[in-house]
Amino acid sequence: MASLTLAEPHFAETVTPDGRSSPSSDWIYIPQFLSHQEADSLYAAMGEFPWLLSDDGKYGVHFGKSYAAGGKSTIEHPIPPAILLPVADRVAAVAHKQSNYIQCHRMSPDAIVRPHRDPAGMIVPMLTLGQSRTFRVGGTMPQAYYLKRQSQRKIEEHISAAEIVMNHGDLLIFNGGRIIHSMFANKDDPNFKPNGFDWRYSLLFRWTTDAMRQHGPGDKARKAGHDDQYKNAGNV
Ligand SMILES: O=C(O)CCC(=O)C(=O)O
Repeated sequence: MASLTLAEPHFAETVTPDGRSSPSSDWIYIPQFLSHQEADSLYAAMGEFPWLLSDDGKYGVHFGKSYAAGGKSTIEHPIPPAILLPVADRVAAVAHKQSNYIQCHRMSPDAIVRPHRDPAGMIVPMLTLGQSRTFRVGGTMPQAYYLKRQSQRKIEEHISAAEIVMNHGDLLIFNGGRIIHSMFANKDDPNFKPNGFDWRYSLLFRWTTDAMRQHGPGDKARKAGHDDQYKNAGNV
């Protein structure tokens, strides 16, 4: 890992390898969180993960305490592969939150992320490997979109506050509950670069509460105590 000293409080700065910082925001971008060699090894290991095609050219694999719309996801693997454990520890040290769920995605060229926010208060560290793609964060989407399913939302209707080109080994830590995020397909992304790789992988290091596990993300989980459970557990 590049030797970076993160200032407190977290979410105060975008940290760059030369130590310069930009104004406060709800995300921290850490380029080259993994060295090139570490990222190459992890990329190679992920080729062997038990991928399942989920939707629109997106493959997924879920390690640990997963969550999905109605509760836990249908297929999860209780123990993460050994190669992920030291990475999860290093991510926890900078995000100040442990993970009990590592959600992995493998994106084919057409795979997109439609605008959405993640569960309330959730800190989402996202590590990317392989192809470079632009991740769009913050800003706004039409008010009516909050009542629409994610699958019905258009990426271009998300007016993002920042566009972060996520390269091989980069980490982005964002406040998922506050930050809308989205991503275009390769052909619509001027910053897309294959970098000699077949895939763009992402690993999301999440903390799933018992309430989310039972009810999925959303109001039911919040009524069942999600906010307190999240605030009081897994802190580093
Ligand atoms: O894997 C990605 O690139 C983003 C996934 C995402 O936005 C999410 O799972 O909430």
